[in-house]
Amino acid sequence: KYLDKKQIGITCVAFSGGQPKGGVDLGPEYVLKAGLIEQLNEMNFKTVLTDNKIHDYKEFFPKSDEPIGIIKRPRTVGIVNKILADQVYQHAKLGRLALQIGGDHSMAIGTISGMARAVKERLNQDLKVIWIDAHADINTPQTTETGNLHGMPVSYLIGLTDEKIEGLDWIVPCLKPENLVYIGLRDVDKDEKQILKKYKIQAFSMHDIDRYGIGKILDMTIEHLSKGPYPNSPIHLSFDIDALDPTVAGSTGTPVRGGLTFREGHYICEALHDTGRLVGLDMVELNPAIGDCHEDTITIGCSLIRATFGESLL
Ligand code: EXY
Ligand code: MN
Ligand code: MN
Ligand code: MN
Repeated sequence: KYLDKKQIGITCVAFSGGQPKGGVDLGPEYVLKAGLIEQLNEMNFKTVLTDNKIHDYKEFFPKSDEPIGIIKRPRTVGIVNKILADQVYQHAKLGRLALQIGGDHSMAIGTISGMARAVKERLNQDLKVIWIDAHADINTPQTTETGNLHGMPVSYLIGLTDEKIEGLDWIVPCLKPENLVYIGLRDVDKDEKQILKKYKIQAFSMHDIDRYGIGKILDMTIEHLSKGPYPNSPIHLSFDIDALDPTVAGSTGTPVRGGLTFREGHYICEALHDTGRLVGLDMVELNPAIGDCHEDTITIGCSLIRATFGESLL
């Protein structure tokens, strides 16, 4: 069988180089301190922590990393993701579920590259991705206004740019536009909107959630990801905590008003677990240095992770 659903390979990505604010690198430490591993063990999972430590990848950082055009820290973000891709791949090829705790969202370049490689190798299928976020993270080096790579991982995963930027030139596109669904969007740049249209990417904004309710949104999401030759192909969930409303989870670097409720966030995780197709989860952009109740944000991060791995309410 493909998956050993009782083992979770956990990779702790204490990395903040995809954006300018300090503190997002503390996410993994706080999540572990909150007892996540014990909680998963309590749910009868065997957990394997990559190298038995929290990775900051600093030994791999280049000595200097000047911007290339507007793009900030391309070589650092590039090398961290290259290593991270291998770490995720190693877990996934053994059939483990893969959990990555961040860290800024640029790390999804590595997590999804690694997972997609393993799924291709083991099943010869394409990985499908659900991206939960206030933002679309699909800027290209040409469209970005900030130069922050956490606003660009999806464009690299799909392969929207031909421009080879030093450090990022190893990335092999591994995600087809039709295999991606967004939920929670409400702060999308003008050029990003055009990209979503051009590639006909299924994107559910907060407006859509208001209109249909989160239950129907998840039905439509799963339906979309069940088209094509492999209706049961593996799904990776990339969960940016800023998808939640800042009144629910405010300790994050780019909060945007009007987000998901506590229950809407959890429902997404529960519904995805119920499909039996989940293979990987990123929990990213938790920044305990921001806001005055970071404990809530960390606690919610832990409970979203447990919900994704099947914690039941009854
Ligand atoms: N679209 C903006 C940019 O490209 O900089 C904001 C991106 C925020 C990204 C956060 C992680 O989701
Ligand atoms: Mn994001
Ligand atoms: Mn975001
Ligand atoms: Mn903008």
